[in-house]
Amino acid sequence: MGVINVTPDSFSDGGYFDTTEKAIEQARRLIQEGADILDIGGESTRPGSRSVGGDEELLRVMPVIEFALSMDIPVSVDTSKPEVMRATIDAGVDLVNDINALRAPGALDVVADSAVMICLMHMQGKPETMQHNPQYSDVVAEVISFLEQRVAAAVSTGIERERIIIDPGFGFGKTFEHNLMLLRGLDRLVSTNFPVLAGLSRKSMLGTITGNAVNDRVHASVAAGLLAVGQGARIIRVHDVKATRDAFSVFAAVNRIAPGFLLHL
Ligand code: HH2
Repeated sequence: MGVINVTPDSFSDGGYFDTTEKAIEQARRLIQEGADILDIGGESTRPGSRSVGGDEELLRVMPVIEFALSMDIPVSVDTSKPEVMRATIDAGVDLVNDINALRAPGALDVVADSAVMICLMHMQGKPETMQHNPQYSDVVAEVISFLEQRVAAAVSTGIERERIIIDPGFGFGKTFEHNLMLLRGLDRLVSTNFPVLAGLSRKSMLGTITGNAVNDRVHASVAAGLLAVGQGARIIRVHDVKATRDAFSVFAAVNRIAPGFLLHL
């Protein structure tokens, strides 16, 4: 899954693709590099970020989504707002990627009333404050329990289980140690039998490990993505598609993994 942030302030690529033209150029590049899905977002969720209104978010993402749909690639919209979900579902997106796991009022109903896939992600707290002293007694168990509750809410609103993907939400209300424990324990999420999405690309835990700045974390991101796939993750959300794709091809050949192992929408 290749990331396109149509935002001025995203943590790794903020401002690079903040015009429709630049975002479309990036979409073309990621498709050429072998992305299976494009994830298009119009609001940064970096720690401390401020939210934008639904109208502004739609103005940012809609032209890029329309372009991506015209290229016949599966399209995901990275949003927590029901009005953005509704409009982009009407436009034809295949997946709603919600870091808030459909907790906004009305979000469950919008997705239930459609046929799209939904990614439910774990987050402790809210982006503005989530990195202020996050606490868990058993981070893996608590993340799974939260996701099970959100799956139950989704299913009881009429969203079929087959449409659900889960994500531990690396970096969303987690310390460095919590993130490491989640990556080590990712197989426990995989054993819930929902496809697991992992978003590790360029994240601060990789900066802590390597000492590298955000624009110098490609190699660390590829390593982390491979570790996640090795534990059974089926979608890897990345900024650097070619590097990830090449590494995964080697991994898949050695481990005799069929091309369909990664989830294709
Ligand atoms: N991470 C980010 C955004 N969306 N969605 C899922 N499902 N999983 C993630 O780990 C995830 C996500 C944060 O990364 P990025 O989009 O690069 O930055 P920003 O939120 O600043 O736009």
